[in-house]
Amino acid sequence: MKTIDVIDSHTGGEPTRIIVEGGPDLGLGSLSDRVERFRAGFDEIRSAVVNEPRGSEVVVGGLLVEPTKPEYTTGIIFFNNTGYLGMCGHGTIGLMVTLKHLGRIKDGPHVIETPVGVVGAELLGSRVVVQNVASFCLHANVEVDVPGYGAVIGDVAWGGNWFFLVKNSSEQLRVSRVEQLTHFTKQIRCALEDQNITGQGAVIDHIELFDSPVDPNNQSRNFVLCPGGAYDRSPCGTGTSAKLACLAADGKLDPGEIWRQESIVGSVFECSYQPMGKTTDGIPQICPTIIGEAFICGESKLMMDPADQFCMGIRK
Ligand code: PYC
Repeated sequence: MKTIDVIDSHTGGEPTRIIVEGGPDLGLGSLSDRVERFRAGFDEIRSAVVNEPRGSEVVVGGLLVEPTKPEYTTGIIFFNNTGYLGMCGHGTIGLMVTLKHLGRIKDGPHVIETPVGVVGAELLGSRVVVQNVASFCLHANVEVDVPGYGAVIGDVAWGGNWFFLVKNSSEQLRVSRVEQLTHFTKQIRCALEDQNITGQGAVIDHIELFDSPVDPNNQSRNFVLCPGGAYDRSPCGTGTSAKLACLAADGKLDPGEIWRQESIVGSVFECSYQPMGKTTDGIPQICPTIIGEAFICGESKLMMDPADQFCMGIRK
């Protein structure tokens, strides 16, 4: 019977499941090529690991792969119940704590390779300082007509995934309102697609809302709709990177100034940025720093019995 060993952690309440044994061999080459090999040849492994009945739409999985340079600590491909992610901030924090739990790394600075670039990750016990990929605000103040809600205005930004960051919402961000918030953000995502508003041609698959923080020590609270339909329990590392890029573009946050981003469940990432030149199209970029904490919460051997109709997960 096929088995896959995984380690589960959570970062501010958001789960990460890293495959440590039994994953597919994707060969060598760029990580973006290897994502395509994963999608084309082994997509059932993805669904077996993160979809129901073993996982859920909340779980982000990660496959460890050999990096393209020996000086990098590891390569990682993140995925969820619908497909593959460019980068994942909470997942990188979970990955570092997982590698430490396995005895494969020690505290200190590391370099992690993802399909969308190389990120820095310094491990400090259960805390991790992530220096994310260069992030930028592509379009500011974009208006999208959302059926049932009217004109929604927001920024389109890159933080390792594509985000629409809503600027004119007065929705209260409380866990008790998750159903309404999920409906609203799903409608925004559909409207963006219908109105052909993209991130450099790519689907904008993460939608972010903001509100005042509950804890006055923080600067903001967010709600992030993820591609698979779940909301991020953490403040979302790539989403907060996109937020920092928009704050920088609007002149609302100085380089090095601390931004404490609170999630809808109250977990916090401490963040800041440094300017980082421009994109090839001349858009100012930033290098975001995201600090968060992860905890190991399980070690399992997943078993795929061929007699089980759902041994490769419930695929939609
Ligand atoms: O932390 O970047 C993140 C993330 C993306 C999707 C879920 N979490």
